[in-house]
Amino acid sequence: MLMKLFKIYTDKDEVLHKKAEEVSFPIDEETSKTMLDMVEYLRLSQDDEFASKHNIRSGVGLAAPQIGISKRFYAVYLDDKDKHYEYVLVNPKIISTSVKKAYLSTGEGCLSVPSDVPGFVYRYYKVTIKAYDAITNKEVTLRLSGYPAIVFQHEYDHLDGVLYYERIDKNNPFKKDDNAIEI
Ligand code: K2U
Ligand code: NI
Repeated sequence: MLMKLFKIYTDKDEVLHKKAEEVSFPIDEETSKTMLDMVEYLRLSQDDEFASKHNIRSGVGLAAPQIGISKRFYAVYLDDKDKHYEYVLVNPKIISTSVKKAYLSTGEGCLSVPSDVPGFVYRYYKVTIKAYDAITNKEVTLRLSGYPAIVFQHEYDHLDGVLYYERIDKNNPFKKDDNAIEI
């Protein structure tokens, strides 16, 4: 059970707009506890009863800047098709990307953006991410595509102070990109 719920910072707060610092090793105890609490937070946020009882929004990803920590790590807790994705990626690096782009037909949302901004957010369809995973304490190389790839890129953006609506075309939010796959 979570000792405390996190204060989720919003796009009014500077921390969401700056480039986060790399995590130094060894990871101190308090930070590693926070990392595991972030996974627990996501898991509980997807339990409708818990989420409504504690008035928290459901999330599949959570980046350190969103809880006020300007460090390069984020948690992901999501299911896609038959696969479960549960990671805390530390100092992640996107080492390769597809030419192909992808976007969610529903657009995106963000726990740090109170009111949704409509529009297509174009991202890479496939990404390869290298990082240290604080759950298994191992270096991982993740080859992701489709919905999981979008989530991991959304979180990665948070580490660079980039919010999803900055990627929406202001003049034509639902602009079609023929090279992109709708998800
Ligand atoms: O970073 C966040 O604010 C968490 C977002 C992650 C996200 C990734 C890709 C596209 C949209 C949002 C939250 O998970 S938004 C809420 C949510 C919950 C369940 C499924 C999808 C989105
Ligand atoms: Ni977000």
